[in-house]
Amino acid sequence: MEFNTNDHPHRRLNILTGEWVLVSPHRTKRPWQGKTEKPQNQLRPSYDAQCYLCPGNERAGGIQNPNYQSAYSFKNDFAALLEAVPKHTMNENNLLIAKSERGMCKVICFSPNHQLTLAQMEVEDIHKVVDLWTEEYKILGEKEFINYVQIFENKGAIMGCSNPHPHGQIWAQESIPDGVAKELVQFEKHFKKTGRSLLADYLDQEQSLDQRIIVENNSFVALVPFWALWPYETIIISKRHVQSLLDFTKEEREDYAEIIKRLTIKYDNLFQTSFPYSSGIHQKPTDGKPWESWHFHMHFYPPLLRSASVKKFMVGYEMLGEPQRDFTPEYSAERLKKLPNVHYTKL
Ligand code: H2U
Ligand code: ZN
Repeated sequence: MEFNTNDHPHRRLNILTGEWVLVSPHRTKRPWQGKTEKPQNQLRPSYDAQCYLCPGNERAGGIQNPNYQSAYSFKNDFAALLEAVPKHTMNENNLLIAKSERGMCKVICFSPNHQLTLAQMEVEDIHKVVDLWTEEYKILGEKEFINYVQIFENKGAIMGCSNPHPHGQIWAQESIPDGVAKELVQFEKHFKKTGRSLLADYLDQEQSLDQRIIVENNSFVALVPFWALWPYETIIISKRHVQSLLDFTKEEREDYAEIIKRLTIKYDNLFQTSFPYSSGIHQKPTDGKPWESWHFHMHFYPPLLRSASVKKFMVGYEMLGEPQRDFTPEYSAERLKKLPNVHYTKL
């Protein structure tokens, strides 16, 4: 019997984190009698008087939103990180270790229209979101106590999103968080060894194989990474080796908006639903060091597994041993690639 990645269990290395993923492709036929989710297909109004994020409405904290016309950001009224925290470190016999943490949290409304998602917005309006992300990364990153800026979106109730109005968040903090620190180690290791970007080399390889690429334009590629853990996990990688949004030209920012739209349309078309995910932009830390090895990318982690109502659980062996997936990343990429480029509500 010969080994075959489509039939036999194997482990794949996530070169961005240095961690392994168990792939069990033979397991796709297992029956499902467990939890199902309610797909979110209800039509929403373009304005909701009860929504905390719609223009002109009063937010939960009592502040009124201005009558904003395009992407709009404000300081999170219930921020997880605060600017004013007394400096403190604790270390009891190297056993009880803690430190104070300063930071800031913001909310970004993608559009004044309550109804739209990134997949349904016009590219020029997503471009305005990209411009605002760029500005926020710059302003927050320049603050002396901010060493890392995380831009992200939780989309869909299944991901814990509290409000259907299209929005994302920014958490910016003093420390480089663990998820980013792991990638930094990998980027640095590769750059020191080869003088090249880890993701540029990876992208070359993916482009020559063309097994996992979903969409591509002049400046970006979206693909299912070889080590993808979530069933339809993807990554957007810039073709140019740059470290942050601040390095992009206007054309590149437009191409970025365009590839976000194309990818999120594919996602919605997969199960004909407003596809839930957590996504986030990984950029170089803002601690003043050059971090030349860093390569701009954006992750999408969607929870859905086999339909709009069955999600993947990260439990049991995955909490205790290592994460695992069933069907292969190549299968996911092929399915996504074949889907129409027009949103299913417009077909
Ligand atoms: P989600 O991405 O999890 O839906 O979070 C939305 C954020 O919006 C959440 O962090 C903030 C919450 O604190 N928020 C406000 O700042 N003001 C409000 O009036 C409602 C929600
Ligand atoms: Zn990353």
